[in-house]
Amino acid sequence: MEMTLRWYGEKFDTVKLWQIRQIPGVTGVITTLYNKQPGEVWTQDEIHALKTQVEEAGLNLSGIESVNVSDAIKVGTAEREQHIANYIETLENLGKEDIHLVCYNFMPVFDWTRTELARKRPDGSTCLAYTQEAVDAIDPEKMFETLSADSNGTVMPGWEPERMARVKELFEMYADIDEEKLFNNLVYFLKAIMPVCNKYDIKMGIHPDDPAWSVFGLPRIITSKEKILKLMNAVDDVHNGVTFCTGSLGTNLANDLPDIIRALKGRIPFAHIRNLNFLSPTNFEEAAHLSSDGTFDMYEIMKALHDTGFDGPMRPDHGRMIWGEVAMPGYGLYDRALGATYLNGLWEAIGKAKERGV
Ligand SMILES: [Mn+2]
Repeated sequence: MEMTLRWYGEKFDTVKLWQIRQIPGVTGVITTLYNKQPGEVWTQDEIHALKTQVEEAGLNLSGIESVNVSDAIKVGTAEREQHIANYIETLENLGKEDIHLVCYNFMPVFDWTRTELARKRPDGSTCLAYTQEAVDAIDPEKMFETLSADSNGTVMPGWEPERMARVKELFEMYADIDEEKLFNNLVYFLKAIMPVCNKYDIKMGIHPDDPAWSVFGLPRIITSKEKILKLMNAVDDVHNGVTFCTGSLGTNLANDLPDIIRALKGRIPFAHIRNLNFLSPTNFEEAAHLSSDGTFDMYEIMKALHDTGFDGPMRPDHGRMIWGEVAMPGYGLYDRALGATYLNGLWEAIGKAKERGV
């Protein structure tokens, strides 16, 4: 396992590479080319420049989150073939730069949904939160305006203003897409890219839908153990894997996270680990990583990963805003650094207990 942090690049992130380098036990970053639109080719030169920048700061470029999949591919429009050809070219260029992990998602319209970006917790920290009540009451086209006021002036991935200006058009694009069509389009995409993934040993990790149920009537296909296994079996290749995101799959309390990890043995190339605190099954907030601050048993989650031989990058996921930091909601330095340290502590303890047979 390699502990990493997500980094949004020089232009967008308030957190600097030199700061990440000083978090004990964090040796890599997960990042992307932020000037790229879904469907565009990433050149080898651009990838090389990004990698060099990260390496010059003393860190590894441990994986890409994300190479976004275009709506044309998700919906299956006429532009799909060209976009898949471009995606393959991007993977080829990543492979040539010795990058072997790509995270992506197959969610229509919204990458992720929260209804509050700065809910105050009893200790005075703020965190992202979700209530179904708020989602049911809101017009999805207004969602962006409501949230952007709390984004601390940052551009949130998946919620870029250019994209949000097209929300109505996007909903129309997906009007005829049900779960079955979306799933078939995903399988079509994966089958097309598997040869290049095999050639360069690039592991694709699909990010689960967040939250793990349908919002605004849009189809969701990566929400449970059963649905993920269906995808694993449809394209039965080690390069077709899952980014195990506890904070996304865990939104549905019916999902037994350690059990799903064990069922996916060998198919988890990347892990996002965070804790949620549930106030009711449809009202949750993003807690500190520690088990005692939320609902999940973080020890059992880490143990399941350890037991199944997980050896990919892991990153603490969203953190709270603490100590007066002003940053992209969920992506400040301090709470994620605490999370990384805590998760590394659990990992060391689990490993040593096994070595010593206790
Ligand atoms: Mn995640």
